[in-house]
Amino acid sequence: MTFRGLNADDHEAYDRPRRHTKPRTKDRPDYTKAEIGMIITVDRGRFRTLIDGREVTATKARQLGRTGVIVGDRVRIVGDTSGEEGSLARIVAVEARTTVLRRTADDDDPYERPIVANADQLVIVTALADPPPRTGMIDRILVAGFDAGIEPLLCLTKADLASPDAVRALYEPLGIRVEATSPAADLTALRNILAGRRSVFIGHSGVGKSTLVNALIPGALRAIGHVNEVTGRGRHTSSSAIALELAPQTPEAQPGWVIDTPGVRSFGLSHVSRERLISAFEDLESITLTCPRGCTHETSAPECALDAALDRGELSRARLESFRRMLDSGQ
Ligand SMILES: Nc1nc2c(ncn2[C@@H]2O[C@H](COP(=O)(O)OP(=O)(O)OP(=O)(O)O)[C@@H](O)[C@H]2O)c(=O)[nH]1
Ligand SMILES: [Mg+2]
Ligand SMILES: [Zn+2]
Repeated sequence: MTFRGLNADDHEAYDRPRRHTKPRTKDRPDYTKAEIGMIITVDRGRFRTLIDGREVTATKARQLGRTGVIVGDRVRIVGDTSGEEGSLARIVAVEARTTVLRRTADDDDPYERPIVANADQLVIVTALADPPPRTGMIDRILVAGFDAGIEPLLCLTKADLASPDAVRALYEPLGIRVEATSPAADLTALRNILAGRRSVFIGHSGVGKSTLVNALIPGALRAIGHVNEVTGRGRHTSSSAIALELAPQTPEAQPGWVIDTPGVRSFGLSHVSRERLISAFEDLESITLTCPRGCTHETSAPECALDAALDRGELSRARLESFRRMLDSGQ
């Protein structure tokens, strides 16, 4: 296990701006009246921000220092916020985030890469074929989602090429919602799950994230990759994350947001602790309270209370195995 014992406070250490060498000015301008927008995408240091339905291009004000500004962030913005061609506004503050989805390049990488802010649903997009599903990757993204407190949804694409049953059977015991899609599929169920929420789509390159976004949002016009006939891999097409508005299903309903992201090759978890993963499963956590001190709860852990609960029939084998696979994904 290489899950590090980092707690929530340690996360902040990486984002903290460098200590100022010049004394801070006492009379900082008052930004409480600045307009508030949401970051839609980031392109070469420019932030595309949505303010009251206008798309405004902005840069980061110098006083923000190394504070990260990422897709989904709510920001305070001043200057020319007309959104007219050539106009440039300034982001002066980032509002507190409700969630942050993070990854590290690999499990030894101390630098977290925040991907998306304020998402409340994590859509793990996995193809059933071309490229074939890899449970290790699904498990890792699930762990990152639980760590961030974002509800997961497993979306299995290319159901026209292979059956979703085997993958479904691995994750439904954990209480994870699974939806299968194909080009001909009726997307009503998926639309209902996405309605009114901020959903970030994550998965390998070529699994069909952008294809799905295009099917859900007419006019999204996301570029689609071509699967290499020899390797079965998709060409990397989406190059930066982008938030797109999902029209409400009825005029009274809240719009949702779908955030398409570039394909990830790996999903490092050096920022996630074992304790935080277990605490995402309340019933399992309460069972582990009677484990021997320092129990890792892995398959080989002696006298783990999860095995006793399995023997007593209080826990299904499928659920325990799924959970242990996730624990292992931090190795
Ligand atoms: N047969 C089949 N092909 C699909 C399906 N969904 C997507 N594809 C194809 O898979 C390829 C890759 O799709 P993309 O939508 O570009 O994949 P992506 O996940 O956005 O890839 P990146 O942007 O590189 O991360 C394209 O050739 C799509 O036409 C599906 O449900 N069935
Ligand atoms: Mg894409
Ligand atoms: Zn245990």
